[in-house]
Amino acid sequence: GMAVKELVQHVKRKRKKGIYQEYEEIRKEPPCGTFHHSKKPYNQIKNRYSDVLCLDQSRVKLNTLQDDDDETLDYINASFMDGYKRSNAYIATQGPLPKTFADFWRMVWEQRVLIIVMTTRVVERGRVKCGQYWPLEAGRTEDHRPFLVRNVHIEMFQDFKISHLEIYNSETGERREVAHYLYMSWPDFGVPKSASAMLDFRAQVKQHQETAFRAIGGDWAGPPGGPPVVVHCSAGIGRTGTFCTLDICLSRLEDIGTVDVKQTVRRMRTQRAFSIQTWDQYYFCYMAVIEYAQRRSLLAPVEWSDTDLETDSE
Ligand code: PTR
Ligand code: PTR
Repeated sequence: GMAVKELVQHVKRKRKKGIYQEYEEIRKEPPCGTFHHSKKPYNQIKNRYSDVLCLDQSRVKLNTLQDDDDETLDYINASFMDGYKRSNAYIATQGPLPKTFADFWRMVWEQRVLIIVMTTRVVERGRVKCGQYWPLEAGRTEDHRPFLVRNVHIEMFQDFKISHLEIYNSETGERREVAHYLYMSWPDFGVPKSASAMLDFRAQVKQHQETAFRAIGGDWAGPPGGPPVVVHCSAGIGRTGTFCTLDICLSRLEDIGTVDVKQTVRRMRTQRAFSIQTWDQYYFCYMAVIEYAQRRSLLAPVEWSDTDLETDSE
C-alpha cells in the first residue's frame, strides 16, 4: 500500500497515461474461475447482459423453497464481495430485470440486507438500464410475491434520493425496513467530474449501514459489520466496482493511512469478474482518494500541472 503522499507522487509520475496502462494490465488478466451457473440454459434469461456473468465461487444463491431442491431456481446474477476487513461486505448485482424482480427481493430478504445502493438511473440516453423494481412514489406498494414492497417515504438530496422501503414477507408475516439509495448524477458517459458528491454519498451510505446494523443488534449471526450492502448499476461491474473500490480504499485509509487501488481492484475481480469497466473509472478512484485526503486534511492541497493531467493516449 501507499500513504496518500506517495499516491500523489505515483499519479504525478505515471501521469494519466501510466494509470491507464496500470488498468490495462488488470483488464488483460483472465478471470480466475468458472461461470457454469450463469451459462446454464435455464439461467441465461436471468442475465441482463450475455457477456456479464458471475463467477461460480462467489455467486449469491437463492434458497429454493422447502423440500424442493431445484437448482434451476437458485440463480441470480449477483456476487458476494469482501470489503475492508469485512467478508461479504457487498453484494454486487445487475440492475434487476422484470423477470428477476421477485428473485432480487428474495435475495434482499434472505441476506437480511439493510441498504440497496443504485448508481444508475432506470433509463439513460433513451435506453433501459434497469427495471423499475421498487415503488417509485411514496405511499405505493408493489407485489413481488411472496414479498410486498412499500415505499414509505422519500428524502431528496442534491445528487441522490433515499426511499425508505418496507418489505412484508407474506410467507412468514414478518416486516423489515430497507433503505434504497439512488445516486442520480453519475453521468451517462464516463465518471463524475468532481468526486465530491460521490464522497458525500458514500459517507451517508456508510453511516446508514452502521446505524441500521446497530438497530438490529444481537439479532445477527453473520460476519462482523452486518449484512451485505447491495450495490448495483446496469451490469453490476462498472459503476458498482468503482463505488466499492472507493469505499474499500477510503476505509483502509481511515484505518491505517494507506491505500492500494491496484490490489483492491484485482482482488475485487476475483469475486466479481470485470469490476471497473473503463480506465476513467479506474483513474477516478485515485483522484477521489486524493480529494478525500485533502478534505480530511490528511494531505496539503495538491497542485496539478498540465503535464500531470496529460493523457496523450486519448
Ligand atoms: N457496449 C456498451 C453500451 O454501449 O451499452 C458500452 C457501455 C459500457 C455503455 C458502459 C455504457 C456504459 O456505461 P454505463 O452503463 O455505466 O453508463
Ligand atoms: N454488454 C454490455 C455492454 O457493453 O453494453 C455490458 C455492460 C453494460 C457492461 C453496462 C458494463 C456496463 O456498465 P455498468 O456495469 O456500470 O452498468
